[in-house]
Amino acid sequence: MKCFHFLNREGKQEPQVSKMAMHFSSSTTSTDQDTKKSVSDLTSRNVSDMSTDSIGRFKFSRFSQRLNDLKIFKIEELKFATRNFSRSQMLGEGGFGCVYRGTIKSSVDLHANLEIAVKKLSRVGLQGHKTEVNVLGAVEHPNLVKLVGYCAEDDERGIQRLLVYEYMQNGSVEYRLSPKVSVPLSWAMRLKIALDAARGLTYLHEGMELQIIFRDFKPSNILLDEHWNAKLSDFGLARQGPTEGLTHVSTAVVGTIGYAAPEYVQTGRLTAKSDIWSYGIVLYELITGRRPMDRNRPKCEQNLLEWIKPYTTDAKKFHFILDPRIKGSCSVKSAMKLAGVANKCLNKHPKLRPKMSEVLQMVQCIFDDEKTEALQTLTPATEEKTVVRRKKRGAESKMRAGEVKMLCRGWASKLVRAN
Ligand code: ACK
Repeated sequence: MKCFHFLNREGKQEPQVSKMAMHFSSSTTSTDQDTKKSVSDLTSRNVSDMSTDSIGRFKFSRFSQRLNDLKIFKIEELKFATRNFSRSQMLGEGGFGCVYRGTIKSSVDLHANLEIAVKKLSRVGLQGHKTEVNVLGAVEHPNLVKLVGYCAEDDERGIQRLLVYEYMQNGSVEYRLSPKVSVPLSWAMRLKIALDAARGLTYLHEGMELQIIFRDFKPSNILLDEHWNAKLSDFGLARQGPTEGLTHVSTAVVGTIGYAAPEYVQTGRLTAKSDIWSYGIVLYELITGRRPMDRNRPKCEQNLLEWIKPYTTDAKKFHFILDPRIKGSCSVKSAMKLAGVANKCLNKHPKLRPKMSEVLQMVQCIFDDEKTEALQTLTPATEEKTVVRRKKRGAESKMRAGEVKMLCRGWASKLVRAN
């Protein structure tokens, strides 16, 4: 999905910039400056806020401590880690540049290797480097991707700006929802992703004295680690939220078409409620497996929000919009509940959208209900019956029952781990 900001950030495999995007980049008179301002705003305010009051000073010491934890890499180290940015090491191309897989020596245990992902910022992505180092370097949460360090060096080929992250083994949610993967994300996994992402956003919006608006929440910016924990990544467009007494921040309109809140797109007034809208869109992507705008579908199905409208609140029709890849295994009741949360997030009036901690609570309830139902299938009575049946059916069916039990166990432990 195309981003529409002065950087002309491009998502992979996306169609041409729409007229709307062109309109925004040309109608914003000082987009470059605005965005630069937003980056320096965030940085300078961190410092000035923090030097004027005691809470601020506390924040500053905490923030600066974390920034100091970041490793500053030499370009040669990263060349070595990624085999000279070899194509074989390339994970893909994001909006701000190419991402490579690499290996470095762990700073904790010098005998151990640490897998990393190195984002080599393209010329258009340079501005995002500063924002990302300032934001991601200052925050710490299990549902935000960890920034290991960065490189800001100039060599014979010009300015080199790189970001080094923890390696996320299972790629992005965008990739996992795409038809490219043979094993689709189960409903349980989708709920877990919704929950993890809600935790990450709640932390950014409400977990610190300084509010951070993510501004580019979408499946390609949600990554999955080896345990399938979801973490938000790509903070190049993040911005500090309005300070006390202010209702919004005025910015150049940046983000990704299909995910940005309508009022933000129309006015440039940014609040945390813009992220809530994007979160609602992503919930519908998890439910339907479809993208917010898909020109390869029949005209009446291209716009996700338009297409789902007649089905979302009708229990008899809801199954029409469920991702066909999980239809049989997904609880329609649970999916409908999640759609209910999405509808709240997608309220046209930003003030009527819930705040992120409320969204988190609702998603947590749906997740817990699902967990309870899964565990109920393993009551002693059910197990007893299974044993009797197993004996009757012989060895082959015995194996199948075992598999079912293991699946239930896997489901339960995955869910428990998330709490
Ligand atoms: O969708 P993917 O598999 O996940 O392909 C894209 C690609 O790089 C361009 O953004 C992948 N990617 C980005 N950051 C990381 C990371 N920290 N660990 C692993 N893969 C990453 C992303």
